[in-house]
Amino acid sequence: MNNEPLLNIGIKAARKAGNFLIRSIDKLKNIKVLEKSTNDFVSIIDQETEKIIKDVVLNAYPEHVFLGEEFGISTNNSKSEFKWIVDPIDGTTNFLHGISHFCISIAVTKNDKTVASIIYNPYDNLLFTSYSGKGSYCNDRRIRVSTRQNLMNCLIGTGLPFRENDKIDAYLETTKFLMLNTSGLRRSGSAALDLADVARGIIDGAWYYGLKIWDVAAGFHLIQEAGGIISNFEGDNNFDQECNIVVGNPYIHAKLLSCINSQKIQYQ
Ligand code: 2AM
Ligand code: CA
Repeated sequence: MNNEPLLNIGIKAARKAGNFLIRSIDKLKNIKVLEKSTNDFVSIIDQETEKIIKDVVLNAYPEHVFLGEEFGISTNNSKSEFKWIVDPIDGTTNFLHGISHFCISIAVTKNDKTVASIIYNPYDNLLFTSYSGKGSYCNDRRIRVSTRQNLMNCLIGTGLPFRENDKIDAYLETTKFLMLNTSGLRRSGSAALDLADVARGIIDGAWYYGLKIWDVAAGFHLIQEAGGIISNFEGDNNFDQECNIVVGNPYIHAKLLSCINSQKIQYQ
């Protein structure tokens, strides 16, 4: 794995960005001003982090296309087949409140297919990587999705809806069913880390609606390379502006998808 140049550059960028985020936590603690200023400070950190990642990537690969949550797409007029899809902080609200559960999420695509991904939680020093055909790793140890088949023994991740409020009733129907038919639900505040946790088998599946491609691109690849399944609510892999996602080990993915599609209130 470590002799893959794309991964090496991604890891270098993620670690540099992670160090910056850890240093920023102390400054965040010292801000004793209005809430608005705290939020402004966080958005500046989001932007600075994206710049750090972009600098490392474009220094190594000036011709590559770069898509980040904060600044959007920068093509440098390039027709490169490579694109980097980056979320500089996934779990921003956790970060803002001093909860250590946040990460940097980086996917590298070639002709729109992900070939490498990096998710880095700098606080817990957890580095997740995957490379097409070579599997997924957490701190250099191979990871795989769980083998649980019985929903009743499973932990399922999700995020509470924060927009598209018209879908809340459908979301609550799924939630109710899973509260009654699993060993528990988890709401961690970072979609990317939930996907990494599905890839390493410590949770068995997850569903979310209304995410963006930078929240999910890296985690999808980690899950697929770890033997899991990813899809939208229709069961296919077409994702556009809004990503409604179902992921899990093969058994649990199928069960979650069937639960979503057989419920009375549909997400539309
Ligand atoms: P973010 O931290 O990059 O914003 C939390 O449920 C998940 O949803 C996180 O991955 C978070 O990504 C994403 N999300 C996007 N917009 C959000 C918002 N306005 N409030 C809370 N979470 C949001
Ligand atoms: Ca995000």
